[in-house]
Amino acid sequence: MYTQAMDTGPKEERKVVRSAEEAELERRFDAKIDAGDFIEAKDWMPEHYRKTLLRQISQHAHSEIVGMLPEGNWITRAPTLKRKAILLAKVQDEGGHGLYLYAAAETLGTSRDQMVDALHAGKAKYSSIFNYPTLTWADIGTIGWLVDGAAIMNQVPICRCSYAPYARAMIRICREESFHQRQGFDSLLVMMREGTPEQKAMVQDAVNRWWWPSIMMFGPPDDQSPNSAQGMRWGIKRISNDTLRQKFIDATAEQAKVLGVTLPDPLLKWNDERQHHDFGPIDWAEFWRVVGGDGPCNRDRLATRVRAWDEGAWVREAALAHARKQATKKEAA
Ligand code: FAQ
Repeated sequence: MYTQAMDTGPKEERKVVRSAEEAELERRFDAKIDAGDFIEAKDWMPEHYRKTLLRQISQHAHSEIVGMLPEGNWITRAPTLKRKAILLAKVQDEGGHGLYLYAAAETLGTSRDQMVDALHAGKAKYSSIFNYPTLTWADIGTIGWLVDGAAIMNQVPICRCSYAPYARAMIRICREESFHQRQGFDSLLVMMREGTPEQKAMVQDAVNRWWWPSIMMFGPPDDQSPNSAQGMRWGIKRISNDTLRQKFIDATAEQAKVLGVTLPDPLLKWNDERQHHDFGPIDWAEFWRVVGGDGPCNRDRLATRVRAWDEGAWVREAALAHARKQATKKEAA
């Protein structure tokens, strides 16, 4: 039940025999993609393009919503009113991102209820990163710095995704994620510069725990990424998993020096020849274990989402009843 295997419907089988009309539509679609034009919801698109987008956007939307949980865990325990207000706003932003993304996915013909059902049934994926626990306050700053930092690195290229409703949603999301990353860095910087030795140790411990899961967020290596080639061909993905991971590591290694923390990789080292940082081997067995449902918090995250959905049923019913009442009033007027 808790495996995150994505199966929102019967597996797509690409039609081998197509009508001349369909072949012409596909030719025009390919020409648009090649010219770097955007595809709108009303435009013709190959079924496989639609399903690929739906898979990625719904996974992205679920990540934003499940991603509210690890941080939500600290709202009542934030150390100051200022930090509490910032955290509340951030978690609320993530909820908003989920809603834009569900709306973008709905333009592809699958309802939000269907996507939410797939998540709750354990059939839809969300980012592996949100299956790790937030043990101390320093985890909150570290999520902002590393997790939002990785999310921005991955998401800025999606602002140029060939599917226009997704690209438009991403522009606003990226602006907000950028604020999230800075507030996380700022929160850690305050602890590292003005904190007690215990607080500094807490930051280092959080960074040690979140570093490797953060660099796994970019997905499997390019040569083991079954969706990359087609995603790149269609302009859904613009930059490969490994290239984004390397860009993130290069940027973050420098930021770690400013913070005064070390990153838990003894092989992390600037390589003058490559003009990039070298880094140690990633534990892909751990990544697949977490994606497969057996991470530290998978069961808890899903159970919490399902409970929140069930307990919120009366709110949805009340909102629908109110909307119906308003519509009847309008009709009568
Ligand atoms: N976790 O062939 P690829 C955030 C799956 S939002 C779980 O490389 P693709 C905001 C992948 O789905 C974070 N599963 O796949 C925030 C595929 O399985 P499928 C989420 C993963 O799609 C911050 C299989 O492995 N961001 O953080 C992961 O070409 C703080 C093979 O992989 C997005 O979703 C993973 N990490 O590339 C919120 C961005 N990686 O679907 C709160 C949009 C891979 O065939 C607090 N998504 N898989 O069953 C993407 O850019 C892409 O989907 C990738 C994966 C790059 C994630």
